[in-house]
Amino acid sequence: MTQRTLVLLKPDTVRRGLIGEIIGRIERKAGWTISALELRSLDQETLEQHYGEHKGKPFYEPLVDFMSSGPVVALVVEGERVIEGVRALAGPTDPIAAAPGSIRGDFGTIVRENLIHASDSEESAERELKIFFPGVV
Ligand code: IDP
Repeated sequence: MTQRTLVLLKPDTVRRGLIGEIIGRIERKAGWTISALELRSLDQETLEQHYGEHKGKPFYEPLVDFMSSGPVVALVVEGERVIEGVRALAGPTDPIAAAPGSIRGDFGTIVRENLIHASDSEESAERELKIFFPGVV
């Protein structure tokens, strides 16, 4: 089942020089390809669209501040079961609970600064790809 997913390497990844490390893990999965990639700064409107489901939660405002604190790398990744697959590479939201070997488990300690976003379903992927790469999908 070939799919497309949206991946964001969050500002902590860019600041810490981990872009190559994380993209390398994605590239090494057999048959997956990166079909779009961009370093960009996210404005409030884009973040509100992207994280709208979390509006009103206590972590929402600090999350938006963090996500606009520096550039992110946005990627479209295509391939076999890539939605589930990138989520598995990332590990669960809380990096301390994430297993070593996963991106969050290897590099993170803070829930908000958990290095990577990856779409969690086909519906989310479709919605998020339209926000970040309207010309591509
Ligand atoms: P996900 O990124 O693992 O799919 P979501 O629940 O969609 O997790 O949350 C979006 C992002 O919001 C998380 O990746 C994390 O950066 C942040 N976040 C989620 N829950 C908390 C929390 O309880 N405290 C602080 N930040 C949080």
